[in-house]
Amino acid sequence: MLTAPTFRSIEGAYIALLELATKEPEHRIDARGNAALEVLGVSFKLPNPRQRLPFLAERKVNPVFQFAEALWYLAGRRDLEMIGYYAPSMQASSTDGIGLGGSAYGYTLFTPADGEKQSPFAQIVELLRNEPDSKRGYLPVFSVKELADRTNPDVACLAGLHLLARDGCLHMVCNMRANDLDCGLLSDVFSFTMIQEFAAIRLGLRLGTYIHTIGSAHVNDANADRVRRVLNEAATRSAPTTFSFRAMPETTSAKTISEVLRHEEALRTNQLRYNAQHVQRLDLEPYWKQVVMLFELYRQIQHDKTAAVDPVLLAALDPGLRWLMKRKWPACIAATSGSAQ
Ligand code: 5HM
Repeated sequence: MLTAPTFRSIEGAYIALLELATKEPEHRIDARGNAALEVLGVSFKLPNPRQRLPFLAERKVNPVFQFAEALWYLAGRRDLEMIGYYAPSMQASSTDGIGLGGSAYGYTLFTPADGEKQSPFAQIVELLRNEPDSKRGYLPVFSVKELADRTNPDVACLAGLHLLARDGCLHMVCNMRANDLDCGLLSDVFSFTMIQEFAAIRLGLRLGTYIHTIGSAHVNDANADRVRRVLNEAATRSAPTTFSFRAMPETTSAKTISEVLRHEEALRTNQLRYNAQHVQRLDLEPYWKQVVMLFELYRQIQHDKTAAVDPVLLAALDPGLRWLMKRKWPACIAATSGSAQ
């Protein structure tokens, strides 16, 4: 088959790639101290890129981080202050403790380069508005300049995102030089499909297909046990758990992103606390209210160190997000103990 195989959701692609890399590895590598099993040159296709979350008890995805990272990208940021609150491990990738380098993809995509008036993203949106059939809608991210310093801890793994407008839909092909299949893949696909959906809205197009291609697809030995558990869960469960994901509202703009991030910052720095009624009153679409609820629940876990989060807020979450929160945080399970949910 010369085109990428299709999966109904990221979960199927994730499981298939873990199987391939661990059961039929092509190489054993040890780059920068990370021993791993590797396959070269793989790809998959998601006809519905909104199915961007896996629902596996053994792979506890953190939906708060997923949205935080997607928003951090969409806002063109590179600060550690925000993203480090959701993923402290990202501190290791910062050379100065203040900012991220190559992996701050949003900064590369949404900030004008030196001497330019428009960001690369804005330029490509303009190009596709003027010539929808164009094949030039490529957003490069990896730059060879990143290799000048051999000790650089943060060289972009994303080579680039290719936006293609066809038949009223916006398709995207993502090229990664490398992907850690157990860690990076899931958050990367989540965020990149959010960027694709945002771009589709800006162009007034429907959301098309997402195609993910990887040069070095690997599973680090450090994650081998968890990967075995995930594969065992997938092989032994009676049926996959499925939830659908809402569509991003068509009103979403850069202003919406900064508005959501205004609430995010107030909650992250513990200057505000919201109950379900507060969130309902916010001047945001229901989709973005869900995200603010996630940030508030995370605030309760991080700042209040609560043993049980606000059950009304938890119940107001979409079922798929609630399912993930309850797998990830004991304070969410405690909040609903005794109920069927
Ligand atoms: O030595 P190298 O720069 O390739 O190490 C980066 C590691 O982080 C690789 O395992 C790569 O696959 C993973 N990674 C990822 O999967 C890193 C980033 C951040 O750029 C990412 N996805 N987004």
